Amino acid sequence: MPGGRVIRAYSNVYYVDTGDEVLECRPRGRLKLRDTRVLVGDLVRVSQAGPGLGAIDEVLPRRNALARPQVANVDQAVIVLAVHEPELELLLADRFLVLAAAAELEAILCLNKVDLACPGEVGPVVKVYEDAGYLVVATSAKTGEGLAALRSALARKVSVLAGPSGVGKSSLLNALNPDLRLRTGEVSRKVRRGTHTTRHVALVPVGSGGLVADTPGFTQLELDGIPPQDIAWFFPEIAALAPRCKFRGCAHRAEPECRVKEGVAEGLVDGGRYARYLELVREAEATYRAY
Ligand SMILES: Nc1nc2c(ncn2[C@@H]2O[C@H](COP(=O)(O)OP(=O)(O)O)[C@@H](O)[C@H]2O)c(=O)[nH]1
Ligand SMILES: [Mg+2]
Ligand SMILES: [Zn+2]
Repeated sequence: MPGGRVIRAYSNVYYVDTGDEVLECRPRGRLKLRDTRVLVGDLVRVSQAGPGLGAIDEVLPRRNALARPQVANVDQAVIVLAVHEPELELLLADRFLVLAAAAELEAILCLNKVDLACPGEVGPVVKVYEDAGYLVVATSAKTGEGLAALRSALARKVSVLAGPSGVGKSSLLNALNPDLRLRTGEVSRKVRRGTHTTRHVALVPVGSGGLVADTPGFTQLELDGIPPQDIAWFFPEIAALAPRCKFRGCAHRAEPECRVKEGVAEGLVDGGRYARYLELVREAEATYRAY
């Protein structure tokens, strides 16, 4: 029985890429009875039901499933920000990185619109995030700079792009796969949610076996739901030093013999990242309700 991945879904019709072809599939009756909703991204077993047609016999166990966009088996989030237009906001970068980590996704940082950068402007930002432990790619959807590096970061993985409107997410996808013709340069309209409007999401190929959701993720940026004491675990360079703080449960603020604060003083932890860590902890404290 061949296997494949669901790359697109419309009501009860699923498009399954088997590697050789894309089959238009319906789930078998017993799947429906077991109330297993098939998601885009699911790995499934199918049997051929005619030319180009198939039936989904089984959904293989999922690694994870994101709510927005609704995609299963996501490997990583690519946080896209622009160097300019809109202006780079590092607190926003860190917020997205924390949200991705809280969703248990690997995160990559993509700094787009490098064609608009002043000389010497991008390098220091790249260094801060590389030192923190992230893979960083500097790209321009306009000139093509960095697209090969982005494609190799996406190779053989399922990725979701995240980032504010206007930074070039759709432009980057179009540049990686010119067949897509996604709309760019406009504020995306809010999808009406009603009985006849379905949110469609598709996984689109971007070369080297990489698949990317054509709908961005993490559109809600509130940290509520993330316990304030967990924020430190979502800053890799802080998490690395935290076990060596004197006190268990050290918040790396006013506590004595805090290895993280020493790390900041020694330049091991970037001062800007540390300041934004404190900012995000304050925000999580203001919004988190422990039950
Ligand atoms: N100069 C420059 N403009 C870009 C680049 N990437 C995208 N843009 C422009 O930025 C605007 C927003 O791009 P879009 O892809 O729609 O952003 P999205 O909202 O993140 O999907 C469009 O006018 C694009 O032409 C880039 O690398 N350099
Ligand atoms: Mg877009
Ligand atoms: Zn500490």
